[in-house]
Amino acid sequence: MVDIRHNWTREEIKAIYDRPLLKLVLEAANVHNEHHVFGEVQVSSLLSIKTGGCSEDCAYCPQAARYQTGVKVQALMKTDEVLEAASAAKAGGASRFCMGAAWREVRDNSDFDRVIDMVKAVNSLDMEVCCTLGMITANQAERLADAGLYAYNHNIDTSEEHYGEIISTRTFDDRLNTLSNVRKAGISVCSGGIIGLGEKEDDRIGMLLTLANLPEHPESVPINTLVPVAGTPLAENVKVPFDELVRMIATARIVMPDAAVRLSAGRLELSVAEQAMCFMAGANSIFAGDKLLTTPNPEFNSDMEMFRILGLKPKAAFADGHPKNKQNKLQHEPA
Ligand code: SAM
Ligand code: DTB
Ligand code: SF4
Repeated sequence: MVDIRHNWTREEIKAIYDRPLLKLVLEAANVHNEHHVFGEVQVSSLLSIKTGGCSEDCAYCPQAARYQTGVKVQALMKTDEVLEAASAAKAGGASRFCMGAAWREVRDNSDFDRVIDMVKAVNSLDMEVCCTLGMITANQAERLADAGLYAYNHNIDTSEEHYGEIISTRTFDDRLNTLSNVRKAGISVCSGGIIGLGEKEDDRIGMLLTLANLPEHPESVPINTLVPVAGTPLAENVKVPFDELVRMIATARIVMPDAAVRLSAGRLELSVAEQAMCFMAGANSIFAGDKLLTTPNPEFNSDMEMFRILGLKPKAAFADGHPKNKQNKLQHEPA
């Protein structure tokens, strides 16, 4: 097993990222094989519980009120509708259910009370419950934890240096502060970012540097490729070459060996062969279901066919134990 480090330098991460592609993939695959069950993939399902009309100016996001993207604004869903969607996701093989809201931050009002009820309800299905609701305070994180929240997703999105080019209505430090509130409440941290925002290679390395040097690594690191949406400022951005996505995944795997690296938004643009290389490079989590929050994702059946072809197996819920009890992670022998 390689050491878990929190003192990476920019130069070290750049040297990894710039390796010849197949050597990089081989090294990442070895780390992956030692730290995870090779071929096991965590399947998460996403549901947008409150859609559109968001006050923020995130340049990539179809849900920002200020861009004309055609996304229909939808108020917070009812708890029983959410529970129904979660049961269907469980029946389809998802072990984690993630609820997303187009909010800047959580307010202490009846909507938050309802989200707390949703967390309790989904938790009772024995699924890992995840939320992504924008910024939260320490107290709100504790309420979510008490309701049984397993994980909280809050992406740093890009490097600290590039952040201001993409979002002006909140700061990089605001994001880190929420991550720290989540961690302190004993909730599993899910944080990653997006490639294809017009960032330089240095920004990708900077983003991984911030994540890898957090006091504890996120348990889950989503690597999204920009889904360009008409009406957003980034609608015309050029497509990220596939080898750069593989580099990003492999580097994340090597610098954060225990994290689940999630091949997130953008899979619809990838062939099964390209996704196979991402899994080889250390990706071990996906969002399944034909919709992400507002944009399309591969059909469930085509993903299951990909699992069959590649010999991948969905990971069971709670296989890593709860982040509050780290020692109960199941041990495994490398393949
Ligand atoms: N409003 C909350 C927030 O911003 O934290 C939660 C929902 S927000 C949509 C969750 C994440 O989705 C963003 O942080 C971003 O990384 C990702 N995302 C949004 N739009 C995207 C797009 N067009 N392509 C790729 N990822 C996107
Ligand atoms: C994450 O990193 N990716 C997901 C999830 N966390 C919430 C969201 C992707 C959203 C893609 C654009 C959309 O569908 O609106
Ligand atoms: Fe709002 Fe989140 Fe979209 Fe930013 S990413 S505009 S905060 S929904």
